[in-house]
Amino acid sequence: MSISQAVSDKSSSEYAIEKRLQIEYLINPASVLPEGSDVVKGLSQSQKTLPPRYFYDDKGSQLFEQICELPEYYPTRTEAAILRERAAEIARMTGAGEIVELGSGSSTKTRILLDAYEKLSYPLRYLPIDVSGGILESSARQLLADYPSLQVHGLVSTYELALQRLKSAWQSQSRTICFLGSTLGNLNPQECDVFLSQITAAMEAGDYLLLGFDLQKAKDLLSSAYNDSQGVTAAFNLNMLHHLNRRFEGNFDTTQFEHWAFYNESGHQVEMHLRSTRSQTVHLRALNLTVDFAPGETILTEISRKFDINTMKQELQSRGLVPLQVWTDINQWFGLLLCQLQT
Ligand code: AVJ
Repeated sequence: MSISQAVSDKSSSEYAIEKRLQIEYLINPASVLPEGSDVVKGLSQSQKTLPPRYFYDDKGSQLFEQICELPEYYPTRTEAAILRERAAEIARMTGAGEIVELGSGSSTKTRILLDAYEKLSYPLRYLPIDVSGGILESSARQLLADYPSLQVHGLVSTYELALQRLKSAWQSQSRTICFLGSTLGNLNPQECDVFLSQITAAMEAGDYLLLGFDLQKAKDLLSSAYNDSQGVTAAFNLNMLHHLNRRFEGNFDTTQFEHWAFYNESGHQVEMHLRSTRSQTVHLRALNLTVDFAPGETILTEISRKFDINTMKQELQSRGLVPLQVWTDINQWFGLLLCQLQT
């Protein structure tokens, strides 16, 4: 088929979508930098660790969507319910402006905000940021089909690169940066510190940050949220090894590792590990890496910190991010906070 034929086959609505869509790759579509140096570093420490972003290959992103539907995994539905209840209020508070989302994934929760902005007849400009280009592009196209006046400028990028790029991209109106789902909880206090500095550096005075974060709660609830009865979380955790095998020519035998997750009460964080069930040696050829495991030795694949509302408010306030409002659910399981960079 010639190019002109291909074009004439497209319907006018598809043209309209192309005109309203811009996607920029700040990372190579086939890979995410740094290419494996973080794996080498993590697996060379005495407590072996792997960065949580290696969960999210296509299969892992799919498994995560399944986790969000599990009866035991309360965060997604709790946050969505708070958003549904408060979106109109949030839209009124931020006024018209661009919506930026870090870790946009399937953009399901974003629709709640877009609906509220649309009701107030605000122009809809959305800037999703995600490391997974496939998910970003397909959800952007779906959004454009559903919101006829929406403009999307997506960045396929790590958070760090995207925040640097934000400074120069698409300025003019105020921005609301959304960081939902308690992804902040994956960062340890030092990483969190660096990350919040990068966010404020990317913001202009008067810009907003909408932050979703999981709250401290009874140990049993947390433990079952990360040890679901259907084993989806275990599959999600183990999938990281499949991903590394494929990506770095590894030979992890996933039958020789098991999922282990628990709530570390004094540290206020869920820890997720993969535990080696025996003594074994693993090679990752593309990284020229050999790793020995003792029986019972673990790889820490994720921390998921659980926060306290007042501590969070103080932390943000001390960085010039002035808390305007915190919303929560009836059980106080999850928090949603809107703050504004000091003017
Ligand atoms: C998407 C990082 C917020 O920490 O709860 C779900 C990921 N891990 N089940 C979380 C996750 C295990 C999730 N975050």
